[in-house]
Amino acid sequence: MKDYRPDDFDFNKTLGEISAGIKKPNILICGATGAGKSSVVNYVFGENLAQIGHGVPVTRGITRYQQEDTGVVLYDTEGYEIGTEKISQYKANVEDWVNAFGDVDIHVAKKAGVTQELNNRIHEVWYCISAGNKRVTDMDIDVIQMLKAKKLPVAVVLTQIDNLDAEELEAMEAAIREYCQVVFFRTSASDDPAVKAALQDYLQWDELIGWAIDHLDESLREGFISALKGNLAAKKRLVNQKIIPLYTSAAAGVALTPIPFSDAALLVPIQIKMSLHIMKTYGLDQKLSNLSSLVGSVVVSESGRLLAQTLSSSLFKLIPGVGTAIGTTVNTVVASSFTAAMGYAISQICFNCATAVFEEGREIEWPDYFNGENIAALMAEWFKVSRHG
Ligand SMILES: Nc1nc2c(ncn2[C@@H]2O[C@H](COP(=O)(O)OP(=O)(O)O)[C@@H](O)[C@H]2O)c(=O)[nH]1
Ligand SMILES: [Mg+2]
Repeated sequence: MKDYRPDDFDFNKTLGEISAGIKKPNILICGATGAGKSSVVNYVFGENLAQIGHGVPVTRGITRYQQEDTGVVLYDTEGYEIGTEKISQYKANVEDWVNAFGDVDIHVAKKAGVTQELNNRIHEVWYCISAGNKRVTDMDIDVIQMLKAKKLPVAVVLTQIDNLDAEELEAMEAAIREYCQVVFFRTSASDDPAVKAALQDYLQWDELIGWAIDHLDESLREGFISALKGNLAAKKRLVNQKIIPLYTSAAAGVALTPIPFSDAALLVPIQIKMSLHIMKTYGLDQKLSNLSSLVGSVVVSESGRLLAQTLSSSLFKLIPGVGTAIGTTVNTVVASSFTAAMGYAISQICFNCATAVFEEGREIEWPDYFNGENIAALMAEWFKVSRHG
């Protein structure tokens, strides 16, 4: 077997290719000044995306937040102060801006076979109304109706619910139902553990994110999910159901070529790219300063070693379909199964790392997670499960 050297692989170029392949939804964030727009954005996407100084003013009162390696583009409206004359400007501003973006109805466009235009529009609106204000203003109602008339998916994010009691909350919800007639989600960006515990039956962050994903075209969901902070279950689903299969197909394609399959050099670059893609989806690419050397040393060496071992050992017999296939079919079955198993292993390891780092706030030693032993054990587990289940 020919050795594969990590030096042959351009990690930065590959990460750039992965980012370039991800389509980004445009999300419009509306609401009065102080409604909690920035806090919602930080809570859902992390503090990094919309840091002061990262935004570009695109028109009066609207700032775009966009980063090369983040899968969403946010348009944050400056809002208005309740009771000031800026209120009348706000609706006109937002309306002009949305019009300029183009109002291609997603369903009409799809029927007409138009796909490229889908990128060039606002995809959904998160309209923030502060529960702390204890009222829904005429302006909120007006702007929401205007956006709905443009067939944009609009959700009200009812913010700062820690600022009122259950009865007041009930009254706010009734007002939104009656006057706005859009779906709404209760939130609080407070990170006080006592507040969080007290509100746990009320908070609907997960529901908001579920709504946001459901209302995006399939082609835009990866960008959105990869941009989320936390939400590891959604990330895992995306990785296992959408991302890994891209690479197993690529691996099967490579194995069809009449080059001896035992040349792992053909398969390894696909697996490294897949691993980087998985790490990126879990948000680990920003955490790993020495990402390339880690992937280089572990995935490259393990992939080569395990593939050799697989081809000559008991693991090989576990690959579904191998016993019945012949010739190049063996190659494609082995190549795609092996890649799927590797993807599963990396996904599980990333999930565990992300849980430790993002949800438990722990400092971890990466090699405790990304090591040959873990990868081999998880791959063997995948082979067994897919053979029997
Ligand atoms: N108690 C409480 N305060 C919040 C919450 N969300 C935001 N705030 C505070 O409300 C103020 C306005 O929030 P900000 O996100 O800047 O609003 P924006 O002007 O709409 O972007 C800030 O002082 C926040 O700290 C929340 O959920 N609970
Ligand atoms: Mg703000």
